[in-house]
Amino acid sequence: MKIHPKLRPIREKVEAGQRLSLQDGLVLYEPDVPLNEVGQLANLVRERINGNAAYYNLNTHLNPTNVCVYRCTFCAFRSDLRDPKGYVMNDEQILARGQEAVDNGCTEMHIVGGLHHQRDYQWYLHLVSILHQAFPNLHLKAWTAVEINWFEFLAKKPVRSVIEDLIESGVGSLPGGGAEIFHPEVRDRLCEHKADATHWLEIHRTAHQLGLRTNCTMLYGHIEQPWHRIDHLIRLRELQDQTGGFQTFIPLAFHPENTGLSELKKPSSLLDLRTMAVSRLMLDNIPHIKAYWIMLGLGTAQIALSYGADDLDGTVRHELIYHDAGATTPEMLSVDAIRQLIQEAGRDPIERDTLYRTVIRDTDDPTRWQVGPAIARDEDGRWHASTPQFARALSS
Ligand code: V47
Repeated sequence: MKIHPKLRPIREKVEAGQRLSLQDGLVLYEPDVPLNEVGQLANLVRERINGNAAYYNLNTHLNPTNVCVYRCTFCAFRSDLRDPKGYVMNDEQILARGQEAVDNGCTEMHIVGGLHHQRDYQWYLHLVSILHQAFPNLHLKAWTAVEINWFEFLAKKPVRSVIEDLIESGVGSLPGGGAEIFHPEVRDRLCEHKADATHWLEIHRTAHQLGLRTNCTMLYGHIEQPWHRIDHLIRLRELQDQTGGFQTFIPLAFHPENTGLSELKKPSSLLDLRTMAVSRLMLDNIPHIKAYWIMLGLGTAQIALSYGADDLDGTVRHELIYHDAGATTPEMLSVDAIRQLIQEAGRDPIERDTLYRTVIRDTDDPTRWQVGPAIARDEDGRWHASTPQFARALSS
């Protein structure tokens, strides 16, 4: 097979299962290094770890308020306290969202929002707790590290104690938002006052120590350079070496509309695919890479399944953050549509829950479900979707 000379040593490392360096990561972003060759390498790793599986879940989003004390330049969702666009949901509206999710067979609710000037710590705990009590089987993936850092400030408590409160109230895992770009050269220009890299990573470390699984993200395609991205990925990889608590990495393409950076262009699909592939190659210790279809668009998300990604996120309901910033993707997908996207891309669709256990649906009433076996990991620590017990669970 033809291979670009700059990629040869990297290919040797990947084939031998060796870790890539910062320098290797920079080579992968060089414009003369062909994207399709980088993609092929990433696909090698993707299939080694996840076989032909492509995961999705049935999920909904809840953004209880958009009012936020911070003014991140990339955000189109936030509102000032007195802006007519600002809203805060009440308990009834929040519970109605839970009911809608359960009635539609969702296994997960993804909860994030603004840091409201006038809502106290108890409000954030309370809304998780009423949802958890009313819908105990709905997994609540709630609050980013940035929100948790704000809770530390509101509650005047250390992070460990805040996360213990969150677990007590019903939080099942943490989403990966708020990471943006860790390097201060970029972070200070995007979101100067919010939790810095050290805090973000420390909060995830503590969550992992307390038994919560979490996700991680990177916001790319704005003012950062390739080396900021590689630096970001290496910081995530280092924490994962120590805790093993990250499940999924989600590269997030910047959407400029209605933001403080609206003069920038949206990153190209080529940068999306390259970033997907580089992420798979650099993050050798994170089992899943997500192609978030809401943000990538359906076509790019499908191709991403051959450029390192093994997960499309979910069917999604009520997404606001990307749609406020100009995303033109649908508001949600049906189960049939998401499965078809995966099959068209040549992959095997597998419904998972938030913790990457298989989900088995009642064939008579598909809104009813139960957790199946975990996606298996062999003695070498590799993940396999296509083990015999897994195939049996899927076909039963
Ligand atoms: O932290 C905000 C990003 C994140 C814009 O954990 C923007 O499974 C692009 O983290 N253009 C929130 N990006 C979304 C997020 C997420 C999404 C899907 C799944 C998971 C998961 C997490 O969205 C923010 C920020 O990095 N963001 N505004 C924008 N205009």
